[in-house]
Amino acid sequence: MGLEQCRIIQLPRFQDPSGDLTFIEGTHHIPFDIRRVYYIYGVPAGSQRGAHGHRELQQLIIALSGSFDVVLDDGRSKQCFQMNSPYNGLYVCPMMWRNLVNFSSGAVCMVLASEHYDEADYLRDYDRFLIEARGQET
Ligand code: T46
Repeated sequence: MGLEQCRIIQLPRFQDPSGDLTFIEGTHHIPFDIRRVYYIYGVPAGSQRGAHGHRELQQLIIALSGSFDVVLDDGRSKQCFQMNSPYNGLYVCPMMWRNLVNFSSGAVCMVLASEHYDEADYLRDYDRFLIEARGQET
């Protein structure tokens, strides 16, 4: 697993003078079944979210409203994705450290997740993350 697997997925978009519609079907538009949905909102200016990795979890991160940046780090290199469109989702593969920063006022971040919530899947210590991430490299 590496940064090269993480990418922006353009989602279906039906444009209409009365408004646009986007939909997402697990395994059709994204590479996993959706077992959980959560959203982050009301983020104060200057605050950041994330700062952890996941051992197994796959996610799709969408800026439903407003904008924010997602910085992904696989232990070797980092990439910043600017999220500002409700029809683009960022696919995040396992073993990826993520920081969500630069939230605009009123931003809503929706996340589709491949697994139910499991604290044991989190890597919240960066040094531990590096050990496990680099241990998977061969
Ligand atoms: C991620 C980024 C983008 C639950 O009880 N169930 C849940 O499904 C989630 C996501 C969180 N929680 C609890 C655990 C904590 O007590 O909600 C509290 C806040 O969670 P956390 O500090 O992990 O929130 P973020 O915004 O730093 O991270 C979240 C996700 O946890 C994480 O998987 O990738 O959003």
